[in-house]
Amino acid sequence: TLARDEKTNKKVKYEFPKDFWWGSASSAPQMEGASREDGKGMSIWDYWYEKEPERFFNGIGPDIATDFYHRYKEDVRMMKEIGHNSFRTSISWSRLIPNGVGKINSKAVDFYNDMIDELIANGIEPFINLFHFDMPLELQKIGGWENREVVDAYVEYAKTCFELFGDKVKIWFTYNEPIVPAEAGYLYGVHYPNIVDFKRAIQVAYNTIVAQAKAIKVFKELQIKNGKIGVILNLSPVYPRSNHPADVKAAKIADLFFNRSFLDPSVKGKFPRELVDLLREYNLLPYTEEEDKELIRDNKVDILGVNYYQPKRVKAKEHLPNPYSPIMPEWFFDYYEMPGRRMNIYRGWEIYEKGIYDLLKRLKDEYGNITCFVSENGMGVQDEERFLQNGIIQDDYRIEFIKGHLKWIHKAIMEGCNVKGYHLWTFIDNWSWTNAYKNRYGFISLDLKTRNRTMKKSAYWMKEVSKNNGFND
Ligand code: BGP
Repeated sequence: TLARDEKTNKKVKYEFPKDFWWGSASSAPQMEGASREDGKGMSIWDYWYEKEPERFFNGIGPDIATDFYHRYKEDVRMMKEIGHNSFRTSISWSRLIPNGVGKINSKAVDFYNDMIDELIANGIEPFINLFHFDMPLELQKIGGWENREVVDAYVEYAKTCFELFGDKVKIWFTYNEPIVPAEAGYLYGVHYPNIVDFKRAIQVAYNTIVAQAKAIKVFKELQIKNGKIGVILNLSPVYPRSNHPADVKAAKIADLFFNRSFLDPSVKGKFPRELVDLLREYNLLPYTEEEDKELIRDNKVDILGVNYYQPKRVKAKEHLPNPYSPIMPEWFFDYYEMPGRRMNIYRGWEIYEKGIYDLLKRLKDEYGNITCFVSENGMGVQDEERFLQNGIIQDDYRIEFIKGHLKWIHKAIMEGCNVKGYHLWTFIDNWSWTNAYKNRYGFISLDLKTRNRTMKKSAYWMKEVSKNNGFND
């Protein structure tokens, strides 16, 4: 455990390495707004909202979001105020290249140049992600990630970004949570294109990996000065219900699908043998091309972002699955609710701080201690206005949540894990996919009527933590 010093009951100092990245993360579609301004093309989100607004919480879409497109200067000022030395957002592919391929939108080039310059001028390192679930509509029309032409379009888009902004952006990411478009869009039917098909989901996942390898190859060829390229993965430690071999096997399969499917090719340059065998056994292998294997082997990431929210707790299936042919990963195992688990009751997610430590240790032991950082972690809260007092959201629960995770991250660092930073999800209460503004995550609260920004208590706390490069507790 990480209690106070047991003998003396004194506070313990948690000091982080020099130049630790303190900051937060967001994305273009969740912050920018201005979804039809200055020549932006449509992404699948703009389109889906126009077509089926009832799918979105309270009928709110991404069209205005936090209005970062117009207010980024104010936001960068606040980032600086709370001690950020780094901030992650993404480039909107459909803003930069409205049709997904071809003509570049010069207004978008100006916007991203200005925004990046503003961050740098304020001492905030821009971490730029190329893709956060926002496929340009025109490319979705030809099949999205299922189509190899879209793989090439992505590589072209990535190249354009490296060429345009590579002189000032040093830290790049190919994707945020690339498993999500595959599973949410093609397996569980909760993101556009709203399809439920295991085999197609696997093809989507596979093609994004191929696209990543090709983009990394281009990145290296361009020799972006001092540049690093990585990927941001949502990882969850998977804990079996018991040591019973059936439970352990169930957890292993869940881990293959949800962690190792992207982690292994990205960091080790190859897919896990066990996963390939499993897919083969059930006739789920994707279409591949001869040169893919070599490409993936030769183009691994330099850096890994870990998004961690909660663990997966898994047990063996109690009954033979029906139909008797896999329709989704959960065909192989069941989730279970561990008795006594701690919950974030405001979002319905488990809180298990040690999970981040287990992940980081695993990266050290099994993934060559790759340079990594916690790229998302955070606490969503519904109806957060109920904690408003004296004009400030008193989010002590969020401070406790962050602190709890930081302690375990600190321990991992002390034990040799190569962890470079911590980014909260998120800077400001932003728009979130179909959940819109249901769950608030920010250091800064957003007034949906005026788009005014106000620091929460956690923002004041974070300011001290980043200034002191740690905290006492
Ligand atoms: C992460 C995504 C973010 C964000 C967050 C919160 O997995 O990377 O984009 O949406 O989840 O999700 P929600 O608003 O559904 O609670």
